[in-house]
Amino acid sequence: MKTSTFLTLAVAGKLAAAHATFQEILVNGQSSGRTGVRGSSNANNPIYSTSGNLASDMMICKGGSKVSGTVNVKSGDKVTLQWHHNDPSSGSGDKDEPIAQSHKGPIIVWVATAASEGKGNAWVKIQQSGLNGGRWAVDDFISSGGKIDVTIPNLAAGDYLLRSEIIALHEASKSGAAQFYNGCAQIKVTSSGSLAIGSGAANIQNVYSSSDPGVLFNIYGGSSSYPIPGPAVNAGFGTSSGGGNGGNGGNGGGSGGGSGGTVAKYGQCGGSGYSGATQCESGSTCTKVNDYYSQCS
Ligand SMILES: [Cu+2]
Repeated sequence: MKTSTFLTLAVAGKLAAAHATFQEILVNGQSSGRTGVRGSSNANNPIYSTSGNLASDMMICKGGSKVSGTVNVKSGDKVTLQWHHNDPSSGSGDKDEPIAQSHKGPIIVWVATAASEGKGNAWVKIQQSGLNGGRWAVDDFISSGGKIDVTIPNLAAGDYLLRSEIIALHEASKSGAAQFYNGCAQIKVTSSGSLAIGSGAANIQNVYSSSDPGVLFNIYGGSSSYPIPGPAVNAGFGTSSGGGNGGNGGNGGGSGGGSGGTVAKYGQCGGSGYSGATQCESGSTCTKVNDYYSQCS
């Protein structure tokens, strides 16, 4: 009995040591240190892909609360989101830095207004990478030492949350066993762009389901392609009415463009409280997932 308890703890400890957290923001290669980095409320542990977890507040900035700083960026800037295995970085000799080799899967980057605090139809996916030529996004992430590079879109001026996300699929052939990691950077866009977040943006608390083909997925089956879950890149952007008034522009663009437009494959097309577009792009149909979420698939 004692031995089996000890072994269980040892195995759990080993698994827990193999994860990752978001820790540092760089703009065009210049580090801002931990300024603007929201911490995680469960250290480097994953969010396992049960339906309850995928609808939880952990999906918003890993449960971390607002911090006082923001990092200034302009559209076109290259922002690097630096992750590490341990918090703080455990440095050289750590074979699981920045994440264990086993943790293969996609990497996705989202943006929301800071005012939304990530709640509701707040998130536009701006970048994603899955499986390309046999190489996973996480393989590239490991080679780069835990860096996720993203180019700031032509956003209206204002405060935003930039959320990078890793889905580790090494156990994802079992339902509820994909590991979700995410972390938010608090950024202030100082340039005056034309993109605003419309009401057709995704709700990160219902955008994934534990049975999505990209969440319940066997990486050992020799697949040459992988369906990245969630909406299309840039789905949910509307047009700002002007650089100076990004907030109002967002509302206008969202309800006008949203309900009249079409939804990309894997985007939301219905559900309780949803007011965006309901017409799926050609080749996909709107399918009810649950009372709160229907998806073009
Ligand atoms: Cu892990």
